[in-house]
Amino acid sequence: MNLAGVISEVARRYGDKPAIVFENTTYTYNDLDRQVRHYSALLVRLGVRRGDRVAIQLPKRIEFIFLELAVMSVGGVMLPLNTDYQAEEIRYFLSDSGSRLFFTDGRRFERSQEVLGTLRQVITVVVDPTDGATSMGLKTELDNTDPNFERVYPAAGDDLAAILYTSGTTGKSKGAMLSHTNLISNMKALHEIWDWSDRDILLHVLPLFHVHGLFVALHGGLYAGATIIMHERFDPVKTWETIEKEKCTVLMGVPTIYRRLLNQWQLSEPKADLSSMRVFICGSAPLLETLFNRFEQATSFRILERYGMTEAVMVASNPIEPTGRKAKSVGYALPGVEIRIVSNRDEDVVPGQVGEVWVRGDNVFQGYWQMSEKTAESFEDKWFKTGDLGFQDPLDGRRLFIVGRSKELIISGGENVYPKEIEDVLESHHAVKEAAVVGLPDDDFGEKVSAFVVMNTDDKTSPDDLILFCKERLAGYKCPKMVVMMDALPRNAMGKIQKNELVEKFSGANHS
Ligand code: MLC
Ligand code: AMP
Repeated sequence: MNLAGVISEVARRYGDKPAIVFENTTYTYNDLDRQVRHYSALLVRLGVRRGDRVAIQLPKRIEFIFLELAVMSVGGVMLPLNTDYQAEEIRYFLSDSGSRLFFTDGRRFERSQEVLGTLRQVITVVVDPTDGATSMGLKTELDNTDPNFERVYPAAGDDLAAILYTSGTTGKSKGAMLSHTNLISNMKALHEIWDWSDRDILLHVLPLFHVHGLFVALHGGLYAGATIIMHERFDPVKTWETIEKEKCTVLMGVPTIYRRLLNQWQLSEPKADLSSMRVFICGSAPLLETLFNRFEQATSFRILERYGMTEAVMVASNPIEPTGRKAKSVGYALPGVEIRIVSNRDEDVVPGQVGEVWVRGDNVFQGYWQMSEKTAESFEDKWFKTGDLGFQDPLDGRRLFIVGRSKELIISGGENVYPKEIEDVLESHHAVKEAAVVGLPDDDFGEKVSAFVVMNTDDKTSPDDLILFCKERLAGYKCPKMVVMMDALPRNAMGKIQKNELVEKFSGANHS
């Protein structure tokens, strides 16, 4: 089966029912299907064949959805890119993936124009060309497509549907290859355990370039024949208002979103009417027990926490029955997904004991794009070693708790940041001798990217200069929120930088 084919079948069933209401513009299931067909014709006309990579860096807008489903329809491999990636980051993703086509908007095109000029194999299509844009525009291209085009879905099953880049410990992002089977099996498992139905009204406030907003929320809603109310960006006031006005039933967010929603809830009077709501779902980063409890005290809703990752989409979830949900636990393996907790000697540990979480099932990805060594290191037989640390409840031997990570990773507002990438950028600054980047606790983002630097002598460069230097080269969420200059970084007897010491000493600090 082809994922876009599955969604098209649903669309034919639901016809004139609203599928997506994007900032007040309604697209029915018929509109969606017609547009996906139209975009598919365009892709074929532009030469996209089975297995070709098509990259999309577009702000959250309806064209993104038409395109991503069209890419899959014609057997292409979709590469959603973070809207915040800067020119050099784009160069890496397009060249590493060997993308044939790149869809972007006028503003981002201008930002990356120079780099795009050097990538000869990539055809760029600008969705809304600005005056200066010289590349082909989407509207003109669409006007030239075959109106009778029929989709044949040349890719299915284990063929790739998407490559999603995730940052890597070495500072080099890895493309996680996801097949149609990976995505369809996971979508069906979530449909079953979350009781999705065509009566659902999903409020969608997440970015579309991650597993969470794309495969779990958007595709989950479409597969159910639900109506999706889509906001271009998350805003807590608008979220509460929309839940009441549109009688929403489902919301998905990361802990930062729930923290901001709770703060807003406490400020607003009267409170929003939540009687239509069925479930608030949270994931992508640890949900603190205090937030879980405070949200329930305030709204009477117990958040449903689930656990996943780019490489395996969703892995575990708390039950849909609220009394079965527990703070700090991510619940149980999804149908068709197996979990093991393994010691550093690769042996299964007993329930209650912490080890690395290993996952197996149809949800587990096909490996990292053109990184066979990294892929081999990440697997033991068919088991994917997640790098997350957890344990299973001794009471039932199954309920999963995630307690930390064996990999050096910062999760800020649900976005992953590997310190090495930021350290490399800082160390490329002429004034920086060495840098260490860690995540420090943060009320809003959960963790904040924080840099400790040793400067070359007598340099006038300030912490703000270094933050600006990073902003010119990296997506905003990766940039340090604080930079501390030090005479030396703490090291152990072996000369290894002691990041734990930095975390202990500076947790709660507010330097910049
Ligand atoms: C934005 N900024 C961030 C940030 N997001 N900084 C740190 N961490 C983040 N997550 C920075 C911007 O660069 C900007 O910096 C400033 O904050 C304000 O930007 P903004 O655009 O106004 O931010 P905001 O809209 O408030 O976004 C915050 C957010 C967003 C939490 C709503 O980050 C978000 O939607 N996060 C969800 C990410 C997600 O979907 N993750 C799922 C991954 S999949 P400046 O300096 O320019 O002001 C996955 C698997 C799974 O993990 O299990 O789901
Ligand atoms: P990503 O690479 O963006 O897909 O991020 C996946 C990582 O997010 C996982 O490996 C976990 O470390 C983390 N994560 C996702 N959901 C949860 C959760 N509910 N609790 C704790 N960590 C989570």
